[in-house]
Amino acid sequence: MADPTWLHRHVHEPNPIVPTPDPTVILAHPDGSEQAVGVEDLARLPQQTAAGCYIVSTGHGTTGPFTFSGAALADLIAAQVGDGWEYADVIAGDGFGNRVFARELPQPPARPILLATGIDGQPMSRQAGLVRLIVPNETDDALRQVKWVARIEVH
Ligand SMILES: Nc1nc2c(c(=O)[nH]1)N[C@H]1C(S)=C(S)[C@@H](COP(=O)(O)O)O[C@H]1N2
Ligand SMILES: [Mo]
Repeated sequence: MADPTWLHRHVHEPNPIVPTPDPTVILAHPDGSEQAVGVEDLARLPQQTAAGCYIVSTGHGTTGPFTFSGAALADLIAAQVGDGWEYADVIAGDGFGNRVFARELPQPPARPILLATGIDGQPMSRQAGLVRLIVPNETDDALRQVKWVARIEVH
């Protein structure tokens, strides 16, 4: 498949419009099979936190710090797909997305890349991005904080 446009060209105006009410994520395996992953499935994985995260927006300025919580992206893939993956495209219902490479995964004690379902100790609302990708070492413009993750395509 050709690289999606969002790999190369980002709009940096946050979209506030929730695309669909359902937070279920479709996990697409390298063999083409797909499975639905609900918020309750993510809650069964080890819960991790990433403190000191900011949302840096051209639209509304900088907010935070926030402590995001949820399952690590790597833990979901390890549990459902296995190892040996190269990258995962994390795609939102509004067409926004980001590619996460296995080789860039932070090693503990660095803050993990999360599929966040909580913020500051509370369940995250759909409006706030449930399920929201958090790449803690991205601090410039929140362009990797994919809100409303709808698909994760593992390659
Ligand atoms: N699905 C989706 N996620 C997105 C965006 C978007 O347009 N769509 N914009 C990004 C940008 S540029 C910013 S600054 C933040 C804004 O997050 P907020 O709306 O929760 O403040 O969301 C990021 N994630
Ligand atoms: Mo942004």
